[in-house]
Amino acid sequence: FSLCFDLCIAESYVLDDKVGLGRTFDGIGGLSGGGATSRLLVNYAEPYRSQILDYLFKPNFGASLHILKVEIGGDAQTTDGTEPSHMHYENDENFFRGYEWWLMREAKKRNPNITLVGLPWAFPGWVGHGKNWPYDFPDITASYVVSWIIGAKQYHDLNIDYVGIWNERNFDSKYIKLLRYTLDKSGLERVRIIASDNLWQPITYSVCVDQELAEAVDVIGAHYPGTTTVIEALKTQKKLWSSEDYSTFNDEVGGGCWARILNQNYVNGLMTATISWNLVASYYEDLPFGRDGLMTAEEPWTGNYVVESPIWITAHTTQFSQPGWTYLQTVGHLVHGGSYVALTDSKGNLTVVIETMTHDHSVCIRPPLLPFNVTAQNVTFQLKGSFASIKELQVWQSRFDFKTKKPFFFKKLSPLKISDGSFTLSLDVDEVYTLTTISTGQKGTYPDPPTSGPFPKVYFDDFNVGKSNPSFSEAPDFADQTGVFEYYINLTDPGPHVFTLRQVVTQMPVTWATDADQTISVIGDYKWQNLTVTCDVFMETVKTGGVFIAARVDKGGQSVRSAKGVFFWVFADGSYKVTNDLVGKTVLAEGLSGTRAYGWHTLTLTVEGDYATGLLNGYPLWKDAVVLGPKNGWAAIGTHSFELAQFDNFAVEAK
Ligand code: 147
Ligand code: CA
Repeated sequence: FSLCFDLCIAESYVLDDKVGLGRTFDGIGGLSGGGATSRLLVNYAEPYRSQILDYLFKPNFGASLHILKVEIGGDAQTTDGTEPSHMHYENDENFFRGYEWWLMREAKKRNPNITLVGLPWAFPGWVGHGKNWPYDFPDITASYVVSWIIGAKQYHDLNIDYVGIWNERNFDSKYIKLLRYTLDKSGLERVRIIASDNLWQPITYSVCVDQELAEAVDVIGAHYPGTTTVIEALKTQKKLWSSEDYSTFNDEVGGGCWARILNQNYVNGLMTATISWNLVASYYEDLPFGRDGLMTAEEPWTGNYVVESPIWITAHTTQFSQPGWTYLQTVGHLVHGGSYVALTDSKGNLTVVIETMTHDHSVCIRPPLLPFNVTAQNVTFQLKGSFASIKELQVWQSRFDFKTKKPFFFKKLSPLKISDGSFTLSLDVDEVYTLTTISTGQKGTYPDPPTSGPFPKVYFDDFNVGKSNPSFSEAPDFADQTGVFEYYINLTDPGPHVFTLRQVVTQMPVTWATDADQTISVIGDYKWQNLTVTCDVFMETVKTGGVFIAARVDKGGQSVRSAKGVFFWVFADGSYKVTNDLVGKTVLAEGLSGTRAYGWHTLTLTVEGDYATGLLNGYPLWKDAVVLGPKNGWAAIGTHSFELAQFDNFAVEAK
């Protein structure tokens, strides 16, 4: 019951460090992977690629992230594609695959203090000895994960700070303890363990009842916690993190979601780190969860990228507080809706972040958001304790203006002069403010990138990356959805196929999603309808081998198994097939082709309206297969099973 007469113009809040401090802040982060969410980023030309990285990582520029979490690639589908493992096979080790190493280096280059986190979603099949389970041989799994951490140091001079267990899947206490033991034995005592990247329970319960497990686990990481935690998690005395959150379309509602949870994950749930899935939306937008990143960079072919509102919402916290700072105990909700947090470096600096996001303008993808009200309000903050003597605060404001459609983000206002140890703000709804003693904040900017445009209609790749090691193991724009396609060098090939692209996964991985039984990599424009795809193919499995090229492929990600399209297959047994689906159930045409393993063949597939035609080595093999659907989709290449096979001179001509 609060009285509000004429004199009562503002609710009052105290910011005080003398009543004791809150928890240590661990930072705001972005997640690359889980999976293949940065796939297209690596193919951006300079200067655009560096500009994107600056918006993400450069201190006092953009999001200025404190934490980079990456997937430890496991050769399996993990949402928007597969990421390669550093150990495809048991006796194989290669720390130059994929793009996460590169990304971590680029992040470190910009912010040497950035915290690095690694987490597996999936594991190569050999880790599970053929079983879809990583804990039957926990010593193998632990040494596999630790070898990734050792390789990070040895080959890239990267110190991994935290490692996780198995994303959103079961944990195994024995495995977690063994992981701790294996880390310590390898001189990696400083690497801390996050568990279990799922819900608060049952990991919290296990930590409470198992002292040895409690000693092994440093952070309880929960996903999409909806800003709340559970009492048992608080009782563990562990750091609590929202180790994956956000996953919301990055328009203004996405920015609003991010603003609300960045504050309220601490206010309601005492979480001291929040990590966005994902870091940057750099995957084909028609794959699952398109544009669920802090910014968008999904057009390496034009160089276009978009710095979306979540970047600037992040900056409100990251540019004015650092891991190791401490939250004050005086944080909380505003009387008329919204919330405020305050942090200090315990050396006199103070940062206050206020958000007044309304319900409908801050809904995240999950969990459901219960109704609440926010209205415009005046707030008075009283500076007490070491903050009593503060004379001036820098002010940064964002306004999501859903009414006038004229929003602005991360705008520097004139500093606030403080005379009597207090200040009053007039807050509208859907705003974010930072008030801070830190004066190094900057709204970084680059000239507008090139304008947006579609994937080129004419595309060719001969994979001839030259004799030196290419900077990346994967060819531009190919987005592997099952299996892994890597540059390959045929050292003994006398002919034109020295440099090729090779599918290298030979066994179903310990999966996270439901990978297809075939391998497939998609490329191009999802809107493509009429086109010709050509590719030289080389099977490496006698009798049972098979490869395909495809058009109008309509699905990737977790739905890849049910992908439809026009698939032109040739097999090592001398036959061919045309199917309407990746599983090969709906056969549109079939017959003899004379194709075999260990010889190159050229496949050509033309789809035009309701008809498809196929050539083998330039000669008609089948024609006028009737294609009733899908009407559009990506081009693709792939194999009949988890088998080695090579591809060369991939070409598309779309109408
Ligand atoms: C998460 C995954 O960890 C990410 O790799 C990515 O797939 C992300 C996309 O939103 O989602 O997995 C979840 C999937 C479903 C739920 C929560 C997390 N869920 O339904 O509550
Ligand atoms: Ca070649």
